[in-house]
Amino acid sequence: MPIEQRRRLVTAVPGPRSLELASRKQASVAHGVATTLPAYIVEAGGGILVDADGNHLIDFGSGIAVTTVGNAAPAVVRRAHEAVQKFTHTCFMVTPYEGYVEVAEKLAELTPGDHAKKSALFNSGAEAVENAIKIARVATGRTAVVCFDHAYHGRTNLTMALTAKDMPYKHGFGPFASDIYRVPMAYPYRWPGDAEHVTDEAFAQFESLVHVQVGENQVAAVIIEPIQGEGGFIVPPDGFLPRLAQWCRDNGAVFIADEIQSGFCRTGDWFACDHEGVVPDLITTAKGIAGGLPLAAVTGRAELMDAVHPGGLGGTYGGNPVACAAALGAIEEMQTNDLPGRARQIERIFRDRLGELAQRYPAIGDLRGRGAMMAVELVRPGTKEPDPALTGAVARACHARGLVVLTAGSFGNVFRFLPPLSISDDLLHEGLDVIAEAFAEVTGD
Ligand code: PLZ
Repeated sequence: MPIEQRRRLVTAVPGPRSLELASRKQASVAHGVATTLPAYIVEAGGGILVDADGNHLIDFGSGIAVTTVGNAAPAVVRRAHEAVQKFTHTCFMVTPYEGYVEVAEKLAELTPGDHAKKSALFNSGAEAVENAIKIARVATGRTAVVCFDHAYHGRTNLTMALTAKDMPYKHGFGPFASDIYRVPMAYPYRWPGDAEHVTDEAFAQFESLVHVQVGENQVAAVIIEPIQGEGGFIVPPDGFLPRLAQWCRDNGAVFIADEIQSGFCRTGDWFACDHEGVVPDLITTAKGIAGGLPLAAVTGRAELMDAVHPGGLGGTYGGNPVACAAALGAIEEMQTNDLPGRARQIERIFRDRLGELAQRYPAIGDLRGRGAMMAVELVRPGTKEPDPALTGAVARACHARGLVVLTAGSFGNVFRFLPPLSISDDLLHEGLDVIAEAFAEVTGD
């Protein structure tokens, strides 16, 4: 039975069944694993999440940019179902299977650039990032890695070192991996000085800091999210990414685009790098790649990928056959339904409606993003001082009305929207109505 694509609240959110489950969670799950909205989900599809009390919630989060093709998307379910009935695991490093190879072929075809490419598959985004750094170090014989303010690359030891934010990601978990250098991000809204000079000035700082503090010929890799995700959907101004990529080419460093959040149609292109024709040497993907099953990849120039000795890359589960089948299903959905085009339509709806809200509420300091990866940054009116308290209050008001929204940003003051691309226009508008109501309630407007 398809899920009715309408918001419907039959209890408070979370309702009694969810509260009961939340108390079992409290007793049995480590407190470090927190939940944004403790409505326990039993079914999902299109743009709706159904909770244990029978509430239909609108999904503006996609499980953090994962169910881009929709939850339980038909081609994902069909292919994963066929695969799981045949075999669940052999370990690709022991006795391989075709699905892994097919995913690698698809990645070579879809990722930016028409050079010879190869891939290695993993389970999580963090694992893909770790492996991209390993590959870059072996291929260059260098060790230093340059990353950016507001970056998020994961929660493992090396990726925590690359992630910028202390709380909650790094606090108390050190010491962190060494030989990591952080430079300022080209963040247009918060760049001191003139908007039109952000690219030049940010690039000049990058060049100078690397020269003084690292040494060009020590740099194995520069890693950046082409649109920063957890950091608050920060879109670098035109020219910044192409100049970093060029700097890497000129200095023998590997340019790594972390497209774990921005990739696979999310931004209105197959990959966010496509927007300016940037061709990374290595690209990391995960999340949207497999419609919800755990899969991640490093894809890159064949000569870099092949620099690692046989046996140097792997893992028990990497490229699990069911996850690979799901990825082939997700890619089929993206291709047959022109999901990059759908993401661009979603951007137009968000820009119109959020633009109206920004006119009305001076607390909305910035509206930004691309495709179905849009955000507003909330500040104290008349200043750029972050307002995380208002952000949290508006998010809670949305949750209580049955809209799943997420916050982000180094200062916790960014509201981000990541709907599945399978959501209907009606539900998008209803979700945006809820956001308007939530602003009105919280600001007493
Ligand atoms: N790189 C760009 O966005 C994951 C993290 C949620 P994993 N982002 C969501 C949380 O609080 O843990 C992410 C990302 C970018 C890497 C990762 C890491 O991907 O699959 O969560 O390991």
